[in-house]
Amino acid sequence: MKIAISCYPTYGGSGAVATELGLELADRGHEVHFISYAQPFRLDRFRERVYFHEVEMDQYPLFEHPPYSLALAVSIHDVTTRYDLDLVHVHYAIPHATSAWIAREMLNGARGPRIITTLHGTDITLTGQHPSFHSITRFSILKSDGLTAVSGFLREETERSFGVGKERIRVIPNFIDTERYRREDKPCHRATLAPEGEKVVMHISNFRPVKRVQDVVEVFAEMRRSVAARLVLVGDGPDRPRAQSRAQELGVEDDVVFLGKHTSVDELLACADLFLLPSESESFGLVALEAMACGVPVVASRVGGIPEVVVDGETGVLAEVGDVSSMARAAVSILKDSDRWLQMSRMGRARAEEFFSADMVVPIYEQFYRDVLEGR
Ligand code: GMT
Repeated sequence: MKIAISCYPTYGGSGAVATELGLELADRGHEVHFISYAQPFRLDRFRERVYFHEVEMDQYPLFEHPPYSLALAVSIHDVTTRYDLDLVHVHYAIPHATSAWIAREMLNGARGPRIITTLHGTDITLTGQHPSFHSITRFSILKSDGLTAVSGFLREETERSFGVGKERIRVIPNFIDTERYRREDKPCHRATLAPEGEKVVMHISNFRPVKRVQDVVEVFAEMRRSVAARLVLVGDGPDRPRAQSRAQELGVEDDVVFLGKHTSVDELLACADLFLLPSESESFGLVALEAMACGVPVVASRVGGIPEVVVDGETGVLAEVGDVSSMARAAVSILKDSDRWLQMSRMGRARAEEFFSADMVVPIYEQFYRDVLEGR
């Protein structure tokens, strides 16, 4: 098949999954065209059958807010006509689903590619619900020929908030490369991150308010009273200064390391002992899956799609959003009981391999593509 994939190219789960999917599809013999405003961050080397089309944007003084959605529509239209695409698969509804629809309308009735939209998270739970986006998001979702959501939770939310029937949405979970995300065979940075042999507690995110990074620091401060540990924070975003000042207020700043953005999180996760994800909302929590694949038990909030990924009591522990004390207690009890830690570590890895590996999930996408092309 000839498939275009449009996604956000920057750090973030939807762009990561979209890029990995494209690369896996190319390895399986499909021709894949990435279309975005910058090269997706995981598209870092030459691959056969993979093309990247950068969306051209003219900077004009009148454009205080350059109309990216239109430029993207033009790129999708150009690539469609030049390469005779079968499918356009867009990740994150806003604005990609709308741009894909415009591109197909521009074909003026000529047979166009089928459009598949994968819903990822805040396109449904937050930004898509804002009055300025709701109606166009609903319209574009309904105009897609195929819809997927990354969790059962997100499918329910799409029905509840947009009135799109659940039967129209296929749940296809996110996946990871289980060869890349694994504990063994990695140069471990443990000696640098925790020079005194402390436990390594990790959090990776874009530091947006929805991630509740202050909770990460608070859980760490509470647990550090019982376990010698260091907190390694990976990523960057608007709440980083708040996290830094919270660490100072709680007197733990010397044990909190801010690493900033990092492309090889697999290398870092491979030497973590515990992963914290106390988010306010999370449709899936790709990073929790990455941690599990690296054998790292996860302490997270029981919210959104996280329980579909992290099995409470088996691959980690879940607590209510904001329940810092329960999260800290759970973290301490896992880290202090080496048998329990090992059991959770193995179960997390086994769950990642059994349900969320590329070999499990990519064929589901391929079958879904065939179903959509055959109008099933
Ligand atoms: O939804 C967002 O704000 C961003 C998006 C992203 O690009 O990372 O995150 C969502 O998609 C990820 C990949 O499917 C999921 O793992 C995240 O849970 C989800 N984020 C939220 O629901 C907050």
